[in-house]
Amino acid sequence: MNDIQVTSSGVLAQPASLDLPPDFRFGVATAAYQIEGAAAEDGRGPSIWDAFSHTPGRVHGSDTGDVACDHYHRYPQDVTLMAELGVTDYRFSVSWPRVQPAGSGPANQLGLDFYRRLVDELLRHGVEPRLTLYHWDLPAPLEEAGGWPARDTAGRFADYAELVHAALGDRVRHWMTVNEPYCSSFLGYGSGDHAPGRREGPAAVRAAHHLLLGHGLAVQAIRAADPAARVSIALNLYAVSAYSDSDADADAARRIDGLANRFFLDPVLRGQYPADVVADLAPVTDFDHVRDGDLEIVASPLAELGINYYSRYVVAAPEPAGPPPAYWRPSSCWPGSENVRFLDRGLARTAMGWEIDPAGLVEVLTRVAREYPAVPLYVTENGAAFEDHVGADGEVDDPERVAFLRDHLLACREAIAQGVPLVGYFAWSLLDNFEWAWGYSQRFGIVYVDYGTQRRIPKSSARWYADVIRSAGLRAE
Ligand code: IFM
Repeated sequence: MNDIQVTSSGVLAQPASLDLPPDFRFGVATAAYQIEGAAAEDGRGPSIWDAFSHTPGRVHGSDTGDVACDHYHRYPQDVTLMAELGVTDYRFSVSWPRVQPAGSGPANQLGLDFYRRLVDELLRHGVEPRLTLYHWDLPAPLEEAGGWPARDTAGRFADYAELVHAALGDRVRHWMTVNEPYCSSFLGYGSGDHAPGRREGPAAVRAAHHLLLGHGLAVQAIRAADPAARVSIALNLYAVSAYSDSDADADAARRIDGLANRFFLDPVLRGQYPADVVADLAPVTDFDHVRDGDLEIVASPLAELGINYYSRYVVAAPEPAGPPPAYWRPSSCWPGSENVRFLDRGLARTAMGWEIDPAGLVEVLTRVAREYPAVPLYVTENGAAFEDHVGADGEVDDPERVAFLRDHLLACREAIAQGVPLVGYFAWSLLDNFEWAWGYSQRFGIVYVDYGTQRRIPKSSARWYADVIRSAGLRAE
């Protein structure tokens, strides 16, 4: 584990092989609202993120996804870029309001055509498409009807999944239902930091359940149409540590691990909510929204599991008296555990303020492999925002991102060495893009986007990643 100690800088002279298995998949990931633009084109309807980003004060700099990276028009160039980097897989999401503008009823054929063109272009370039059905852009009419806290939305999502599968199931093998249900529910309906911006603890818990129910129904719909389809979900998971070995801090860690990780892992992989988290949430909800049979649906068998990993939480119990240590995480994201403190360990951070902790990725992967039923794992997102600039030579040099990616890929290697069935890794993200409430102020791409001209400039991290992939390929021969 020496080579994955926390580190914040230092370009590697050598890119070369990281000694990952020869058949390891090296991908990149994006999401529709963050890159596509063309918000009002070819029959696309409005989503909750259109409404949210157009509401003053919600998004940094009043940025919106109206144009974003203009990927809707520039996808051939972006696919060529991926092929040049040598990535094996591309994880993208379908915009629900583009293909079913009302959130129910007939499909918008022009919207489906776009994704068919994109998929065909990927296949033509030998890049495996990995399709995510929901990456946060709920059609606005469904929010007007109650949004994810309303049970009906789960059924609408299953219909939408069936519709997309009917259009693309002949050419897409890997399907992800929902991306990061924690964020859609707890940030969208709890803290209100994400669309639709509601601050209602009970609604957040109901939203989480209906996202999971929609996931299970979608798994069943896709499997019914094609039993060979590889269906999964992408969960954002965190390493969670207690600040001290006091019982009170251990309990704070249990609570946050419960809400962030087990509240999603347990229903999806074990068909039950964790009893301790249900008890923690008693002041918030009595769970009367969970009906008989729901959890069996939620736990419909998966072909693989996607894990998005960015950082670790170090938490402590509420301080009874005296000045609290610095904490940096808004507490309103944690219904029922609002007073838990999130501590700053003074480690290097990304521009988002997230501590860089690749050892946490080993911890998350080994924990999932150890505690849950065996299923092939992917890191479906991992990456970092830094303040990137175009140099006088026209290049973008991002040594911190190179170090970040390297250390997390080494963490993948370590997890595999410890027996984790990890089969692939997706860098977040291919392109700089619309980073939700942070607008365009945060750059996560391995490719720089000049938003004024839409010019793409591969950063040094993109070239480094390409070298890693190339050397892995050479090893496989
Ligand atoms: O940009 C997001 C992505 O949409 C979901 N996972 C985390 C990324 C970085 O915040």
